[in-house]
Amino acid sequence: MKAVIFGVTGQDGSYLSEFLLEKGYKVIGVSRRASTDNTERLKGVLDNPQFTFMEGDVTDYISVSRIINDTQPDEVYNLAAQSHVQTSFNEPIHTWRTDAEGPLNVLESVRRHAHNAKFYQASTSEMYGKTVDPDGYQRETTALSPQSPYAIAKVAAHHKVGLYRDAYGIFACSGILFNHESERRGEKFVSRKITKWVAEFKNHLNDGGDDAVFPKLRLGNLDAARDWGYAPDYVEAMWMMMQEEKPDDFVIATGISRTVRDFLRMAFSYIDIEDWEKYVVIDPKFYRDAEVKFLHGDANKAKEKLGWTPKTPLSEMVKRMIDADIKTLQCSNPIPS
Ligand code: NAP
Ligand code: G4F
Repeated sequence: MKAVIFGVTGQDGSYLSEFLLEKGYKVIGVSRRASTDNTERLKGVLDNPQFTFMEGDVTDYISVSRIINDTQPDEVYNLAAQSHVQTSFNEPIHTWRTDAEGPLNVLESVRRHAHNAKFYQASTSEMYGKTVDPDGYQRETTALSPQSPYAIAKVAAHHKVGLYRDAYGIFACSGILFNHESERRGEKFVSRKITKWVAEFKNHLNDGGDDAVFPKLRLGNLDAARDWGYAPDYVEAMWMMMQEEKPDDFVIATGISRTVRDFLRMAFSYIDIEDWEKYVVIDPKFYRDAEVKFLHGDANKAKEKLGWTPKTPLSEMVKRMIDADIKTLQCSNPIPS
């Protein structure tokens, strides 16, 4: 089996590459040109002879269609996106081009050059915006009410997936994934911002530093609630959807919603600090023009049809993220001999 992954250098792209190689796939990872090396997350796969890199940009139909035509894949995963919600308010047009037109370029390339290939689109819980079903969950049937340029672009792509499935007979599916984090999470997302700060603070204290002089952790809305899962568990769900006989859309979530405040409490508690409030400053800069206040996913359809359930509890994930950040700090600051 041969898979093409757009967005291979990202958090999910790196885990999905490892997962598919482990399953015996040939993986073609597509990445746009960068002025510096951005393959840090791909350390585990770069030397694998079954892994190939190709240069391409999802906003460029010519490069996307060339890749699909030349490689004739069995499965195509579109994970490429401008994925930061706050950034999308500053860069709405770039976000639209990447997150709405990008998937269209990939879908159209599949339709024209590899009609039998299966297509996966990275849809998102952000599409629900303010909508919550009366029982307090969001699921496949919940109405979409996007609240950001990012979510609006993702909703457009989500509908295109349905159209290519129904009108053109493409095996096209959307995974509506709720937030998922990991040791490889980008540093500007709130989970990693917290775990990295906590690791640096712990390091400072271990070196005998004074807690009063350490720069405070500056955050926005601590009351926002998210359904946080672990990225390696979630890439398995992507693959499971692609093994179905018929294409369909699935919510992937843990079913547990926690606030940013809860996440902070958990992270500080791991380094034995309970009075964490004194180290955190609320900075209006990190408040959003429009905020999605509450996300809480019902992944029962995925459980029943795919047999997928999340494996890693939030507390375990937080621990792994802090441990990894501490280890990275120790490697970058070796004790002089
Ligand atoms: P990520 O770490 O930000 O990775 C995004 C990837 O897209 C990177 O490899 C990036 O490449 C690539 N990319 C951006 N613009 C591109 C372009 N024009 N052409 C080709 N590649 C481009 O995101 P992630 O967390 O892995 O998420 C993967 C996907 O799932 C995204 O579509 C995201 O919107 C969606 N999603 C994520 C979550 C979550 O909680 N993580 C939840 C729901 C949905 P560079 O290295 O060049 O920047
Ligand atoms: O970590 P976040 O930036 O993730 P957000 O906005 O929920 O988006 C992530 O999950 C989506 C799935 O629901 C993906 F589609 C998307 O690509 C991305 O992966 O923010 C989480 C919450 C927000 O409510 C935000 O307002 O944390 C709040 N927050 C509070 N202080 C902060 C901060 N977020 C960030 N990034 N930085 C802060 O300082």
